[in-house]
Amino acid sequence: RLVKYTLAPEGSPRVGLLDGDSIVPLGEGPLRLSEILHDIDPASAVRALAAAAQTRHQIASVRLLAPIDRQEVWGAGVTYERSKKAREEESERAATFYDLVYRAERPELFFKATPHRVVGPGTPIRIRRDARWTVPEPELALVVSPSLKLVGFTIGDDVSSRDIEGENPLYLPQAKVYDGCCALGPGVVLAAADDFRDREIRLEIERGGSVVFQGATSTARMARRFEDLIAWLGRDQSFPDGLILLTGTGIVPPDDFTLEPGDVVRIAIDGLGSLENPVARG
Ligand code: DO4
Ligand code: MG
Repeated sequence: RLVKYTLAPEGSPRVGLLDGDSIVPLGEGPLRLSEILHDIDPASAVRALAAAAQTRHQIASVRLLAPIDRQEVWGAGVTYERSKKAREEESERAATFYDLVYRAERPELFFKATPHRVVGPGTPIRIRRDARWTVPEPELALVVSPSLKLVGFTIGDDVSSRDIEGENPLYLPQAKVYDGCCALGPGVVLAAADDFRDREIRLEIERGGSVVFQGATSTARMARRFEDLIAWLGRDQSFPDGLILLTGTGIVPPDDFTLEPGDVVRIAIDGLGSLENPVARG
């Protein structure tokens, strides 16, 4: 896994390769993670940089950052039947649109975040000040190069305000896009190393030391292909810095569940590790 980290709280970001409990630093000077990810042969670039490393850092001594540089983050919606059902229940009047988009050739794709709205492992995700019903959305995230090549995978949390989305589908950008609305991490696995096509995604929410919700799904239940989502997104727009695409949620807590400040959200995907974030409001 490739990670972004700092050695001191305000230190400059570095890039490294996670190896067990330690990190092999990649490159001596400033290096952006996307310089490796967007390389013509990322695996060889990683090997060459790792071979030149003179030192290692213990994972416990660094602060992991979200594995993003300048990319926009986009989301795909209603890609799992569970998500379609949840949206239909959320808003009777909008139900037809969710059913239609689940079956349509053109997927639902929406703008989710710029890097400053994204948090990394251990940093709080946020509940909007004006939201009453907020949930995490545990999703496999695709790391895509400027030439629209799928180059890697990470874990994403598309935190969403269901009351705002349910009131009127035209409020979707407000339900989805705000400070601390997205978490990414802990690291990126290169697409050359794994395809994540049939992989369990697990969500656990802890409150006051007890697990108050847990659920699981598999990426095999997705009704869309990764390549198709990327192709639709790149149909008539360019991404000079690449992009990260959240592929939709297949786990939705029951309708009486909302996140509360102090909760801890844990999303795990085998091969990608676990992304853990506390929850804050305001
Ligand atoms: O249309 C609402 C968004 C759905 C979504 O974010 C998802 O299915 O993950
Ligand atoms: Mg989502």
